[in-house]
Amino acid sequence: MFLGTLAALSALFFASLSSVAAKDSRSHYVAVGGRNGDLKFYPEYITADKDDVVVFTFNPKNHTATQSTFKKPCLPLEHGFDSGFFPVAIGTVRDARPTFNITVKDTEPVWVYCRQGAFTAESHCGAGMVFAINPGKGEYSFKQFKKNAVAEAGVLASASVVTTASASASATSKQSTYAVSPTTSVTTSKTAYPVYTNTSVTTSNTAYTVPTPRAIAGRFHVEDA
Ligand SMILES: *[C@@H]1O[C@H](CO)[C@@H](O)[C@H](O)[C@H]1NC(C)=O
Ligand SMILES: *[C@@H]1O[C@H](CO)[C@@H](O)[C@H](O)[C@H]1NC(C)=O
Ligand SMILES: *[C@@H]1O[C@H](CO)[C@@H](O)[C@H](O)[C@H]1NC(C)=O
Ligand SMILES: [Cu+2]
Repeated sequence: MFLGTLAALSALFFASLSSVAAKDSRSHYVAVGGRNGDLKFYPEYITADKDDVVVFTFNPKNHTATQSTFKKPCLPLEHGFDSGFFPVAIGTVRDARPTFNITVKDTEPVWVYCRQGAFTAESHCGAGMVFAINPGKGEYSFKQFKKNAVAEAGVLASASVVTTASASASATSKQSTYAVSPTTSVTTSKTAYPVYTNTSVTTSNTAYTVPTPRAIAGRFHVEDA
């Protein structure tokens, strides 16, 4: 009788412990850029569970954390998240460095890059400044994503150089053919962060606009284009 009660009690105790553990979401701390200006995310990729929070902390220089796609690592995912630019002076103390948080919605891969210097030879993405949450293996590995990024940035930069050389007007229109204009994204990200119910992440900022539901299809919109 006594032992039975004890067993029941300890079963209860462990049941409640594990239900707490199941609900616990983890925070993953990711540095955007090196403390001395290196063009890299630290770490470069993470494994995260649903409801985990990724805290991007912006190190010196002027970086972004912008969602992209595996196939087009250096172009923004339409309706993806974008921190906007965070200029940080070298020597800024750790506590004063800005953060940008996202909540992981599922265990699908999330691909991220820094869009500083996009369409130029100084592209941070082209220097390999990319990051992934739950990257795949082999063909869809982080390593392959980074390779794609360096290759794509080279193409984007040379396309931009060619058109600038022929006519600056056409350089402008060339850039506008890339689905999402960077300028638009900056404005949007500073005023209201949209939340997407059907993508892998939501941003944790408070002002939300409810977007037209683009669902999973939306996540791959740019990739499919
Ligand atoms: C940060 O980078 C963006 C994009 O290149 C630029 O528009 C902005 O002026 C930069 N901010 C600072 C303070 O350098
Ligand atoms: C991100 O999360 C961290 C840790 O909880 C918090 O200190 C920080 O203020 C958050 N940043 C934003 C922009 O919400
Ligand atoms: C989410 O995306 C899936 C796959 O495209 C779709 O079947 C589902 O209806 C979507 N859900 C919402 C709420 O949009
Ligand atoms: Cu950068």
